[in-house]
Amino acid sequence: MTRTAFVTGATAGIGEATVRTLVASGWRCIATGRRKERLEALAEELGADKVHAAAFDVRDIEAMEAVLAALPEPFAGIDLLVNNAGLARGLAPAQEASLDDWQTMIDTNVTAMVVLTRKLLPTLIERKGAIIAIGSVAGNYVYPGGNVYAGSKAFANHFTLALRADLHGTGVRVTSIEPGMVETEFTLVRTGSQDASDDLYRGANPMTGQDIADMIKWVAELPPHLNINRLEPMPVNQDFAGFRVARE
Ligand code: NDP
Ligand code: 8X3
Repeated sequence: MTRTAFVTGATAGIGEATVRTLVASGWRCIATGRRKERLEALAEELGADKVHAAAFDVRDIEAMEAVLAALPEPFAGIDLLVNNAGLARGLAPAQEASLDDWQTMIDTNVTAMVVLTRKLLPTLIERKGAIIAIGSVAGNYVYPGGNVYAGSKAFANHFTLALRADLHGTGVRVTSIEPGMVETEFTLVRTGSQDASDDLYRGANPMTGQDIADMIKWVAELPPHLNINRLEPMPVNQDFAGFRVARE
């Protein structure tokens, strides 16, 4: 039986690779994001019977509800939620950071994720489905300028584990994937600069969206008795050592 995944943030990076990978493995996907033309191109390329393009801003709860209410029949029963849409804005220290940037990250990475999850829980429970969330190493190890992004991802990592506790006994599987550096549009969005993005990834041999998509597919297709609680993949060239000492 063909299973259906709801993948947020499918216009780029990890989410787009996830849709391509799941569809190649026989899944149907609801592909979401704000950039409608990219979603429609994906649906045209992979087939409208395989990909339902649903363009909306995850922060817009009414738009989210309209999309959920209008899912066409083959896509209406959701077996897998991939909570992936998210972003970082800025790298300024907290004392200089933009409150607008902070609000955008909280609204997207925290509020939208919990609202969508809450709305899809009944169907996921009914179908003994799965939730896979893309948190981040930034939620586990802080770094300068991470501030609200790090906090939002700590929330994502922990909320996902907390879901696992609440869903105990329902058959719903829950996994938190907490990656390190993945070369996507993430740094372009964070800094607004293609040069800054290229500089960060140059020579680092970062992970790719495909690397993470392969993990998502692996987790999603495990037998129903098996739950991966968390995965924390990193490029070999990145580590988490970060203790600094300021000397007087
Ligand atoms: P990209 O910038 O390449 O993709 C981000 C996706 O999120 C896009 O599809 C974007 O769609 C979507 N998105 C952002 N804001 C909104 C919004 N308001 N409404 C709807 N969709 C939105 O980055 P990644 O693929 O790297 O990021 C995916 C996830 O992975 C994020 O949660 C990120 O925090 C996380 N992550 C990334 C890492 C990295 O190093 N790249 C490492 C660890 C975690 P659109 O702009 O079209 O709306
Ligand atoms: C993105 C990874 O290390 O740039 O979540 O914060 S990092």
